[in-house]
Amino acid sequence: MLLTNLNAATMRDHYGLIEDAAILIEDGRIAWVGPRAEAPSGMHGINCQGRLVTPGLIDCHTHLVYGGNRAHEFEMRLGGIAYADIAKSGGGIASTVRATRTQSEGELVASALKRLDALLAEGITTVEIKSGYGLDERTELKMLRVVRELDKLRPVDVAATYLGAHAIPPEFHNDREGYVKLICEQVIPAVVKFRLADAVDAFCEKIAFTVEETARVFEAARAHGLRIKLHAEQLSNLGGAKMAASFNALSVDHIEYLDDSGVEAIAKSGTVAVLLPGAFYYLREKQAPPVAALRHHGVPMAIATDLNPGSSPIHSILTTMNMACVLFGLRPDEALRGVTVNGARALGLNDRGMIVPGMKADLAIWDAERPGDLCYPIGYNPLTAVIKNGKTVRGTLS
Ligand code: DI6
Ligand code: FE
Repeated sequence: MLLTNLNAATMRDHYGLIEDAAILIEDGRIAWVGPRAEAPSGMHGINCQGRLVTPGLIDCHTHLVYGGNRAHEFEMRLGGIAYADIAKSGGGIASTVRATRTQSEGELVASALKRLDALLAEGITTVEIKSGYGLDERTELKMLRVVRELDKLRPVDVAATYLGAHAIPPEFHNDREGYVKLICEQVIPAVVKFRLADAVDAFCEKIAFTVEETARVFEAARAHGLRIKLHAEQLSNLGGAKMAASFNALSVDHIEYLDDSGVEAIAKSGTVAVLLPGAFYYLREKQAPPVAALRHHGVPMAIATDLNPGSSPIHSILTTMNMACVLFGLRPDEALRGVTVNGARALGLNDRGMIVPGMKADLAIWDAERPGDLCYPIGYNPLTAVIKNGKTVRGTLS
């Protein structure tokens, strides 16, 4: 397949923009990209009418499999009750855990598909989904089977992450130690045995797990060959990111309260900073992540929706990119890198996120003149087509 008459945001460097470009796809991979005038001749090309082509977008942090609904907590927070206080009084993550435990795999697949489809409608071709609303072994494995099922049901690659250390489940309220042991000695081995996850994540926070508890979970993850990610420094600075860096974590996520020494630590370990402006927006946080320091130290920044029923019920990667620009001060090229090349890196995937020879032919085609157009409006979706593994899976290319 040869695509012609397009502007290609290759993401090699900044946007890596090639105007009036052509892209050759062979066997599901990018075979060639460059100026149209230099394209291989003698092939019938598909005229993209001057549209913008980017890599398929990557949402590297979501919790989109869950049961129940937390709209009432949204109302409570607007009435002045803090997210952490709702969590302490048995709401928050615990309320989603109760609902998720009672639902069948089929019910969870059905509700998750609606959310996933909203993401796919904006050009997502790779998405990460976490467990963490079951906490007990049975429900965590159930959630992860649902995640694996979603991968089969839609033209999207789904990365699965085991987030057992999301909250202390009610049955372990007086035995934190026992729960950490269950994660390390029982659930992680089961997850690995059934190949249900690619990585392990944890919530390191005063209302969740201490740095020491999280480190024990990571020891078990590392021993079982799973990659490591962390919800760190979202509501306070506990030093979780630094500890995650010592495990060469793929990413540390949220990081509003990350300090300079934390930034230096993740710069050294090559860990990606995943910024989640949706949660910042919904929780009306005041402290933005240390973007200037991250830039200064050359830390790759990814952006993700954090789609979840509590702190970030946002189903739009384009809106999230806009928020990263408006709320965190990212440049639009940084925002686009955050959902392409750096999103891939946050998942440890080096075969996607750029339009360069050898990478997967996952492409989004936009009715847009320039890449900055993707971050600029809110509530306007210029997606016209999606190519996944070299095949058109959305829209039509004539
Ligand atoms: N941080 C988050 O933003 C989500 N999980 C986490 O550890 C929120 C989860 C929820 O409120 O349901
Ligand atoms: Fe999250």
